[in-house]
Amino acid sequence: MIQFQVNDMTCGHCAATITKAVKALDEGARVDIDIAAHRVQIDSASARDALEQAIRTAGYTPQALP
Ligand SMILES: [Cu+2]
Repeated sequence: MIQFQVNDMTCGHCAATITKAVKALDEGARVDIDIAAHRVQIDSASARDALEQAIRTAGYTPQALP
């Protein structure tokens, strides 16, 4: 489980964009998003850095959480 804090994810559109970006990297990824808490939880075989980069490229600012 990889978690990111994404403070500039503020609505359903943001969540959909981030989900799409992650699934473009790994279509089998499971993405759980809590918009109110600005949290993204990802179950994926992809590396944390690759996921972080995909979210960044989609226009958001992820911070990896331990
Ligand atoms: Cu939004």
